[in-house]
Amino acid sequence: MTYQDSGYTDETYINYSLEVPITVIENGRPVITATDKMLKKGQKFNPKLDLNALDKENGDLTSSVQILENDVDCEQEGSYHVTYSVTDSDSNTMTKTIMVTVTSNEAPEITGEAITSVNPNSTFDVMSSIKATEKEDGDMTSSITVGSNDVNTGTSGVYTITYKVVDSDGNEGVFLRKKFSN
Ligand SMILES: [Ca+2]
Ligand SMILES: [Ca+2]
Repeated sequence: MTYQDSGYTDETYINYSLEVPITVIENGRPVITATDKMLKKGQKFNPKLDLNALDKENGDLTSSVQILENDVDCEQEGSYHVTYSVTDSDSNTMTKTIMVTVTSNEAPEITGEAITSVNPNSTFDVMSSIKATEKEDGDMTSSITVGSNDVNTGTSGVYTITYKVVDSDGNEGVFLRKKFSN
């Protein structure tokens, strides 16, 4: 005889059915493993990444997992959900929902005086009026690098100064300043 098991162990059947041998078929439900995700705005999202589905009888069912819902918008900050579903050969269906959080990913902005006129031989502070702010990193003024600074105060002319700053996400902010030396 063959019975579908519903939670009893093999021992239970053996103890109570010594005269009639019974074969017990296990009927485990599949288990989906997937974790919540954090993304930066603009990053790609692969809902199958780190996804795993295992069933006691069927083994690896990862390739059979269906995505029931996926409202993730990588270009908008917010909280989203992905719901997975898998069914084993005994028609046991298991679902799992994860949360996907998309966080901001702004580039730093450098502000300051775009055109500066100075008198010949006067002292020019290359960082005067220059500031950098960043949504995630805050004040980044001290991280600004001056990329090109061919300012020669003693000689009349127009000079271009390049300012650059890179935030913790690798996003770059650039600012150009022209200096007129009269
Ligand atoms: Ca199963
Ligand atoms: Ca940033």
